[in-house]
Amino acid sequence: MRATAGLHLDYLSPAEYQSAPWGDVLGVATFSGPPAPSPGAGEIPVAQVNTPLLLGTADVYEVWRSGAPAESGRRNRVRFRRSENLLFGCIALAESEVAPATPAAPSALHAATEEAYREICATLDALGYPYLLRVWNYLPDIHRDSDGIERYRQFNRARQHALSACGRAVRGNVPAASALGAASGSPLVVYFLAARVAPAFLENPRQMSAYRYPRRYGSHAPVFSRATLLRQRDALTLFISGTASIVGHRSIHVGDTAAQTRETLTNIAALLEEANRVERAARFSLGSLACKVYVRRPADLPVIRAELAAALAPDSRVIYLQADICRQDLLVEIEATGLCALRADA
Ligand code: 3EB
Repeated sequence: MRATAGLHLDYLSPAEYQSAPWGDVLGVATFSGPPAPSPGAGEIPVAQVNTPLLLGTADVYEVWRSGAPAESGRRNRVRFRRSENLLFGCIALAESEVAPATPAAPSALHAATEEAYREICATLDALGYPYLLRVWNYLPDIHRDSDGIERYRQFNRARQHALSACGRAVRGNVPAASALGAASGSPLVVYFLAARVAPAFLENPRQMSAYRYPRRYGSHAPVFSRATLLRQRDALTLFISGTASIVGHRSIHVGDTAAQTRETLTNIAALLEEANRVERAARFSLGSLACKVYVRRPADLPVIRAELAAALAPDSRVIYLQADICRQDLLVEIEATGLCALRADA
């Protein structure tokens, strides 16, 4: 058993997951279909994300554990599980299930996104976990246009509307996030972690805050912080948003997968430095992260893997998924989670 009571992330094979204790599991994400039946299965919220694992990489579950007793529930379409301090939740909405387009919600994706975010906020308000730490968003056909507007831009508009309507910030104190393309035909899937206490909200000195991006990237800016930092009694957790080869607000190294990967790692290193500056007790380093790598073109996997091998510790936890990244010129995106004990534990 673990000695600390803090939040933990594990990437487990299905067999490891089946034999692991589940009482303190808050939630799970899978990437290639529903999870195999396992003890406690009915209790655990599972976000079924449709971003396939890359060929040659073994099936994996992303497992979030609280280290504390947990309780499950459901509110409308949000499934959740919570400990005293933390809540994991997920919602999946097919665009065909939501009300048809209206002037206020001009596409089915807009309607689905607004509904998902309104349900998430209502759940957090009702249960008293007001602070979103981290949100993962997966939408099918992220680059397709409908009504002349790219779907990622429709998503951004709807996310911003819904958060405003729920009385939440749309810049500054906003959660860390990822937003990726899922396979065609998938529902919109959103999963999240929230807390009773506020995290620190971090920006990257090398990048413009995403919520201040100029309008050339869309009429409504993406609402996310570059990272959030949660302080619990005996550990710090750093949630690093999806990070790509963007400096300022521009995509750089267009067409060069290796250089994009190195720039992304430089951006992540800058965020780690920022976290260590803001929280003096923190000692985050590249070697201690769990990374989720989104690869646009499966054939780029060896190049990306080689860059990560050169930069990360040999035992780093890394998983590779195929996904479209929200700008067409980006070939790779990396999100990461860091854990740092605050004092030596027995
Ligand atoms: C970027 O830096 C790349 O829309 O929630 C990264 C993380 C990106 C989150 C989001 C988008 C989002 O702008 C894209």
